Amino acid sequence: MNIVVILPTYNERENIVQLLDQLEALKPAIKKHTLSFLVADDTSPDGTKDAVKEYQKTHKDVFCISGKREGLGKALLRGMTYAINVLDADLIVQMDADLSHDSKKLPEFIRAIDNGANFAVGSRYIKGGSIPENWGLHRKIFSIVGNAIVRFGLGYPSVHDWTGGYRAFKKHFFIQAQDEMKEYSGYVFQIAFLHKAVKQRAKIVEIPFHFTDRLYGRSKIAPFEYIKNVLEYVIRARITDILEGHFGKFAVVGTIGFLINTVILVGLKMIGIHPAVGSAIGAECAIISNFILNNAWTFRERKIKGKRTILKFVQFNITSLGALVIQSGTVYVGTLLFGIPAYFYAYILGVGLGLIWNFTMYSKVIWKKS
Ligand SMILES: Nc1nc2c(ncn2[C@@H]2O[C@H](COP(=O)(O)OP(=O)(O)OP(=O)(O)O)[C@@H](O)[C@H]2O)c(=O)[nH]1
Ligand SMILES: [Mg+2]
Repeated sequence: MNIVVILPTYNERENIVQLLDQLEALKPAIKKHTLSFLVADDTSPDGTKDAVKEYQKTHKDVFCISGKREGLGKALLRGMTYAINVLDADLIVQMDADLSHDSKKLPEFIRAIDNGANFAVGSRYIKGGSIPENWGLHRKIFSIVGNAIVRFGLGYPSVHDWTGGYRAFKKHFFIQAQDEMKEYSGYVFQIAFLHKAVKQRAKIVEIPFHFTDRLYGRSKIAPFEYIKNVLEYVIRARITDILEGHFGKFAVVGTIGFLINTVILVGLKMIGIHPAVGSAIGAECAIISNFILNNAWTFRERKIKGKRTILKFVQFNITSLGALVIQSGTVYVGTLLFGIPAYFYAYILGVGLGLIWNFTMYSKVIWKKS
């Protein structure tokens, strides 16, 4: 495998040469593969690039690109693109250049890939990993809570470290994600990239490591902006998941059904038909629309075809009747217990229970997985 280690740098002059030395020393342990290093600098004012240029004179396996400062995400994007398109990388390794990421762990990442994983994630929050003991309480809480919000907020608790930047992954993860990754210019890039990989069912192995506090230079993370971006990412991702999942489509279809029902009821009333009759006709039209749209869209991968359609349509009508009974029953019981003025609360509760009933019946009975 052709392995390229990407090292993003902004003012890491005191760290980068030491890190490159450490990485060069690992080569004998990774003999099976070709290893090279790519510094993705953002024209650091401290002259990081000059130090790397000097180093390159004696090390042909060190490369350096530089651009204007647009954030860590943009630097990683540029680095990964270069690693694949110019350096022909099969495997990309990404690590911080401030000596916080233990370079001695790198062979473990590569072994994990050799053994069948396609994405190795350095983890501070599993056995064998840690954050620095000397960090103040605030910093520890920031790190642990921030990571937990992402881990549980995105709904993938089996991966423990989402916010770190010590990883190794096969190139196809980047090739598939690169267009979408352009919108994440800052630190949230790390989260978004891992999230895309997890959704693509990456074979992930976590490698524990002890995170060391930087000795030289300063942290570039802006905590408040970071928190805002992370929360925004998690919330947006969850909303998208819901809209793209069955429940979101079910809700859209249900809303269309409700509109059809209302338009027909009002229209028939205008030409003199009794509202009770109009309501029944409207309801059946909504049921037909719901059935067709749920079959063609919400549950399209479980589409009902042929003769079974009639049987399923009958089932669908019975289910809808069930929802009506639940809704009216809730209103009846609610007013019995709390009096007529409470009817509207009971109605809202009834609609909610009816929705749960419908969705459960649709996904578990009518369009159940074969
Ligand atoms: N090219 C480039 N690299 C960056 C940028 N921001 C951060 N980096 C690099 O990304 C790595 C991580 O940045 P740090 O500032 O150490 O952030 P951190 O590790 O989350 O925070 P600390 O724990 O405080 O060090 C380091 O190697 C930085 O030099 C940037 O805007 N451009
Ligand atoms: Mg750091």
